[in-house]
Amino acid sequence: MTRPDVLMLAPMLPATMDKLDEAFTVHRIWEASDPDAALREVAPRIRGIALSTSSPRRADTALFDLLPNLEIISGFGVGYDNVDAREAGERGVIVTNTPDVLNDEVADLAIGLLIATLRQIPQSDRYLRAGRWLEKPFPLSATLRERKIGIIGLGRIGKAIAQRLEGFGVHIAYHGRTRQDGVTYAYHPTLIGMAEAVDVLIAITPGGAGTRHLVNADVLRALGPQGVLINVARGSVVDERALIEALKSGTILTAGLDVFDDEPRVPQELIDMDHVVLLPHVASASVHTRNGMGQLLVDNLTSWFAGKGPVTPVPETPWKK
Ligand code: A2R
Repeated sequence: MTRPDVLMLAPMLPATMDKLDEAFTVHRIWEASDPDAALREVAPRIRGIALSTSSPRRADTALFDLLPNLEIISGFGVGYDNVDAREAGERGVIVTNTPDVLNDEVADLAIGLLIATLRQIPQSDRYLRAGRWLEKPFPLSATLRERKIGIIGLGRIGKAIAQRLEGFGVHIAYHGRTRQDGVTYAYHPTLIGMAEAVDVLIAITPGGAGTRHLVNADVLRALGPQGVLINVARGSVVDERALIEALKSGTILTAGLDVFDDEPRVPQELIDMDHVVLLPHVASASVHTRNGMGQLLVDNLTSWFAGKGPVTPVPETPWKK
């Protein structure tokens, strides 16, 4: 039996690439001296894409037009704003992602980032290493005590964050487009309303056009001078310019950011601020969880080409037998 031809536009974990090699004929396009020419050469044979989050190009109309026999795009990560899933659906191409296997890891990191930001853990580490403890104690920090936390996007990961926060004895609220059944946290139909009611916002929605600049200058103003923004969603969810201004002017207290608008480039103004905590998009980035995500990516392709349908299709491309 011939092995399906699968396109890769950027590298993945070695363990994931080994598994792909076992089952498919994999075309590692970035290794070619002329990737565009190499892509054109293999294009008619390509039936699947294993799409890395570090792919230099989006999976959109321009790419679909090149690949007449494309059946499935198996994406790495739960977010798939690097795929035009609606367009894929219209062309009968299945899109899959890797939900659930990263919920706990991302939720752990979100809590770690929240506490690191409030209690200034990276700053106090830098303080000790610079020998400044020998001169005087580190200044007192802000606190998580008595805080009200608003989760923007109480989905799979948002719920895992809320579950952890319950253990901290803080008040929990959420905002989304719909109120959820069976959830006891306070629901806010508007983000502005929630920002006024809480003093920490944790963003964990998908990226893309629907959530672009959801957290804007008005929301930050409503959050207020003791306010903290934690972003583990996508850089595009926050108006980064408005955030920088709010941090500079004291409109909010501080921010903990794992994601940025133009990754891996981070605005120098943020880098120059000592009171914020900045991480290089590491929320799901443990060996354990990244391998789990890679396995699910492979499972989606394997299941599809065995005629059993995708394992985790995205809502825009539901699987109908
Ligand atoms: O709006 P709802 O009720 O459908 O709630 C979803 C919420 N959400 C939004 N909230 C406010 N405004 C919007 N325009 C909006 N669009 C979506 O985000 C839902 O509660 C949540 C997403 O949950 P899940 O689909 O279960 O995603 P999961 O696995 O929690 O991952 C969230 C995101 C990924 O897409 C990556 O961007 C990031 O976390 O790693």
